[in-house]
Amino acid sequence: IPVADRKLALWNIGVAYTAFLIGTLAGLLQVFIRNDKLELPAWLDYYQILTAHGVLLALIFTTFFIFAFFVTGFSKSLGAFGPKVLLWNWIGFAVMFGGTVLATVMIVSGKASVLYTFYAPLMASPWYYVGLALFVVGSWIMGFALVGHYWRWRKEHPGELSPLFAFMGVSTIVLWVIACLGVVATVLFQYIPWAFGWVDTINVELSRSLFWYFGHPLVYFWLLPAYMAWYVVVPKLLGVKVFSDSLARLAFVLFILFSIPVGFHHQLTEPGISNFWKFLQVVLTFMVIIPSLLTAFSMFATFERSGRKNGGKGLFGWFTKLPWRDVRFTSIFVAMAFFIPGGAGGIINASFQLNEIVHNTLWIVGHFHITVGTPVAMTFMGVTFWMVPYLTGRKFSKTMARLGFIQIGTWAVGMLLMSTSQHILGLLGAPRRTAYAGYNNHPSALEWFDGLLTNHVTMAVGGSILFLSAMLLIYIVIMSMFLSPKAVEAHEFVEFPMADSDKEATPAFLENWVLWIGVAFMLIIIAYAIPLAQMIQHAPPGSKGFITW
Ligand code: HAS
Repeated sequence: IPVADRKLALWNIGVAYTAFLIGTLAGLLQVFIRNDKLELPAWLDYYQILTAHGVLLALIFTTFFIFAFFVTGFSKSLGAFGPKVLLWNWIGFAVMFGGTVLATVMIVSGKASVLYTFYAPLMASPWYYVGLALFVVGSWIMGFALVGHYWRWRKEHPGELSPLFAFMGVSTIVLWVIACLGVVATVLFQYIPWAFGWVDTINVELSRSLFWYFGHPLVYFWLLPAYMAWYVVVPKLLGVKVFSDSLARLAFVLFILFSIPVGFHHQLTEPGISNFWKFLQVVLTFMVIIPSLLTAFSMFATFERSGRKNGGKGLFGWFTKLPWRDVRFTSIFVAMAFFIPGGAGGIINASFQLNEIVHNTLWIVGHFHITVGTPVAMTFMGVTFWMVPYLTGRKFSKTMARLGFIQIGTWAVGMLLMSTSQHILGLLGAPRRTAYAGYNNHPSALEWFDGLLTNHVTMAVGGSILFLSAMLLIYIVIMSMFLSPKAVEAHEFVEFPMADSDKEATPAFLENWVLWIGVAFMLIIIAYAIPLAQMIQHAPPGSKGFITW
């Protein structure tokens, strides 16, 4: 892809990994605070660090990385960006970056210790919300610029289905834009007026609901780019085609439809929403599991095809024929393996009654470390190994590959230790979002930590291994960006592994955006219109729809 497009992608990667560096450092501090091994100076507190950890890793690292991947993949699959597309991408990047700096400064200076969910009535500096709004607007500008590039391609290729990568990228951007409507509404119309003091009160239930209208599809905004690598990159590494082009497109369409009208499954214990609406959204949540099951099926089929092609015999012989020595593949495979318990945990969370047991406990923290923290993050690591050298034209040496193996190995071990103990502690009853390391030395709380896996030492070991792994990754990124020798011979250049996808049997209606966006809005209206109207209507008299705290 052209130098100008590479530069744009590399800047996005640079910001992503800077956020990753600060975010993982905050993670390390947290483990030690929770173990009572670290006392913080007066200007720093646990919630400040927890907010930095959540925002920088879950929002900033992911989003900038995702755009780097999209820029690279759109340019590769649809052709070089025109000057307008490039300009708007840079404008979007600058706005997003400005918002990131503003929000980060507020967090670091202790004026926004509200965690990444920023639940009211916790109040941050108004500039924190302004920073978040700029971040979202910037991401929209970049998203629309990419969609513009896709649109030009479609005009030039009438009647043709777009390349699979671009289709999936556009689906993810569509999902992101619709999802952000909720967070934009609550930030602009509730938090900013409230934090600047223009109004005295805030309707808490409404703000939480608008947040989770956004918050759940947010997790699929992280997941879908990882799925793009699974569907498009993995088959190429395995030497086969995409298993089924139409299945892949259908899975992404199902995410557009079902990932948004499900936010109430984060609010099942809240009294302000009636059971009927919660139940409806729980049912829709079970619908959004289907595209992940399709993906699992598709991955196993891809592995089997490749393994058999390479001589694998019998029921499972193909398994041994997969390219285990290729760090680009192995990293993604381990990522997928983590998503089996990760997804199962999600199904437990979504089950109305079981949610009573796990909600607001450390179980949830365990859940998101084996969803976004490993399947997504480790897929991004696997992509980093080839994408950065591809963009810089530098070599990815055998030594780097070995370091890559150590990096993903340590990440996997660290996450396994840490998330297992979090799941167990959660089932025992340990609450989340609390700074109390030993829960005030409550006798039953002290018993929780007796177990081998829930032991303070095990958790600290897990957290420290993770931090070392993160530093190793930063080293690999810096080498691939600036220091590794430039590739000269043809075989030294790292490629973008993009598999062929047979579009012949794919029905054209799968790319009918008006249809899918229309159905998505219908489902959103069915799931949300009445309960949100009730929240506004049932606010206490005299508060003009805002609840006083
Ligand atoms: Fe979740 C809470 C339900 C998926 C992230 N989730 C969270 C939070 C985060 C998060 C960050 O219903 C905390 C929010 C907060 O701060 O409060 N989640 C689900 C469900 C799914 C799910 C039903 N979550 C994710 C993903 C995330 C993520 C993905 C990030 C990327 N989650 C919930 C619920 C809550 C929740 C409740 C609220 C809980 C509460 O009370 O607060 C589903 O999408 C999961 C479907 C996935 C599968 C797995 C398919 C498996 C595949 C791998 C195949 C493997 C292969 C390799 C091929 C069914 C695709 C083979 C290897 C071998 C070794 C054999």
